[in-house]
Amino acid sequence: MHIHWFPGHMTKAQRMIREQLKLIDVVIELLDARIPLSSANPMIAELVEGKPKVVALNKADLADSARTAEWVSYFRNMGFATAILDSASGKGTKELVNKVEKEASEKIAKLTAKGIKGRAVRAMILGIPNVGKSSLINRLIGTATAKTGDKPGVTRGQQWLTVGKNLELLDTPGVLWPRMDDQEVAFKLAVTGAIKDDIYDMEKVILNLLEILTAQYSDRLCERYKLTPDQLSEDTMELLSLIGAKRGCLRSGGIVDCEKVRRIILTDFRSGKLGKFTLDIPNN
Ligand SMILES: Nc1nc2c(ncn2[C@@H]2O[C@H](COP(=O)(O)OP(=O)(O)OP(=O)(O)O)[C@@H](O)[C@H]2O)c(=O)[nH]1
Ligand SMILES: [Mg+2]
Repeated sequence: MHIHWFPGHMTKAQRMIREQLKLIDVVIELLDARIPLSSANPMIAELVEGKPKVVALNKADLADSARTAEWVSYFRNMGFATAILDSASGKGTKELVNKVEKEASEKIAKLTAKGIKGRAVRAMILGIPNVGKSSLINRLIGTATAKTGDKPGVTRGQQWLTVGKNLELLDTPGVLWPRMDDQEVAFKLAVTGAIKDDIYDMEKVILNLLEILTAQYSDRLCERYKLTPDQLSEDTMELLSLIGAKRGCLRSGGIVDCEKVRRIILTDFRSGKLGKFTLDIPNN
């Protein structure tokens, strides 16, 4: 499967994030709970350079909860504080804030020992496109007490949001690029909506998705599209046509409108109508 991807300006973005990180005590690395590995930026460890980090598994409402629990253990075993999050509803944000404050407590204690008292924890959200960074910021603003002014050293115009009593959040999140070299990763990013629909071959992505659904989730596929198990074909093109016919996606002359069927399947998958999915599996 080929995904056309021209990242561009990566070095510039990296430099900007590095500059901003100088002002930060704790990094919130936002991952998609459906694809915790594929939605991770491979350079984050290098970028973050030993700074305390909280891993937040966002869109947990769309992920398989048993797998999410496995992923939480996985990241905790790696030594990271980990939170389960649903930025759309706001579920988990309070726990996340608690974890961020806890991760910074050592730094704050050091500052206090030096005579700098009452300094709030400064955090920043990092994540690939569409992972929910802005949604999380909006959720946190919901509990914000005030918007504080510019701080020296920050790019002009950048603001800090005061969240609760002890936490300040940089209002612009760091947008990282996903990994696109591996075609399986690229498929997962495309199907979950992390990359724009016009830069990948949707037909291939949907056929790949149908293959996975037929092999592993045939019951869900049958239920959603009113199919009987014997109608599930290994020929995914045939299956696509069948779903199209069931859905009434027909053009004049009774020809199935494949484009329309693909859209329906993709939307159903992304919105959770085909059930909850976790496509990355921890290998421990
Ligand atoms: N179901 C669900 N949807 C979410 C969640 N968080 C974000 N979304 C949705 O995901 C989409 C992307 O969210 P954004 O907050 O715009 O993501 P972003 O990381 O700021 O994206 P960019 O600014 O493009 O990098 C939106 O449609 C959100 O409503 C979540 O926890 N659950
Ligand atoms: Mg955003």
